[in-house]
Amino acid sequence: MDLSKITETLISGKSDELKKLVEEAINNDVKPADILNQGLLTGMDAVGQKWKAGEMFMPEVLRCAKAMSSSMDVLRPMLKDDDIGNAGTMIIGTVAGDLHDIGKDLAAMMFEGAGYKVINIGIDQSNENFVNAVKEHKPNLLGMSALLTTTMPRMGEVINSLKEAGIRDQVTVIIGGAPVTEEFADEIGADLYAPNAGTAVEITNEYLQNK
Ligand code: B1M
Repeated sequence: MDLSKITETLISGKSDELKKLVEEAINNDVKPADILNQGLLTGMDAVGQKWKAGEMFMPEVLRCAKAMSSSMDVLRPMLKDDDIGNAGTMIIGTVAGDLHDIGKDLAAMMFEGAGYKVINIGIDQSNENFVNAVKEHKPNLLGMSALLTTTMPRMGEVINSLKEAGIRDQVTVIIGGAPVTEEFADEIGADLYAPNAGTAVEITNEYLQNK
């Protein structure tokens, strides 16, 4: 089966059609890892590039990310642990007191689309929940999102809690959200700051490759 059809359908953001094509590929005994790597991830990569180049806008990217996510619901049970998460494991969540999740979910989908195993712990997550999730899942990447100036300080607190727990060095910390800046990231000791979900993956991959 020609997997470029899956890639093209993902780029056009047609969720139902994409799901059908993924099901068809599964029924035709195409290896789930090939559907993921050669079909879906190639598509998400192209979406990220188009977004960065200004050839795609937020609503289209969201549509593609949702299409990717719903086809992953079909594919995920078929994948072996080795098939996903080759790029690493990420815990991502929105900090305590903050209910905004659109940007965080978009970042999560872009990381998933780039081959990370993403554990999205949700909104309004206490500092303790972030630390416990790192202890439990042992990710190499921790992502935090905040959309309110009043909740941004929670990010620094989580980093301090990781230090207190003696596990700060185990994870690369990336932060984002509309009020967050590079200066703020430096101030609180985060490793990385991403101004948007598209560049987050690129910034992270570059950092991890040179680490
Ligand atoms: Co809220 N809200 N909101 N809100 N809201 C803002 C953030 C605000 C700027 C609106 C305004 O006043 N102009 C303002 C914050 C002011 C401030 O602190 N400086 C605000 C306020 C005040 C509030 C309430 C306090 C309102 C009230 O009740 N009085 C309240 C707080 C609730 C709470 O969290 N405790 C509140 C509530 C809500 C809704 C629930 C109604 C809803 C959220 C729905 C949801 O998320 N499910 C909402 C919304 C939708 C917004 C706006 C309009 C849009 C946010 C959004 O989704 N943007 C927002 C105004 C605005 O930003 N224009 C606003 C789209 C999204 C794709 O962008 O999240 O920035 P963003 O994510 C980007 C990047 O920042 C980055 O990538 C994304 C894509 O490029 N990014 C990451 C984000 N996280 C990342 C993580 C990464 C990397 C990149 O790595 C880990």
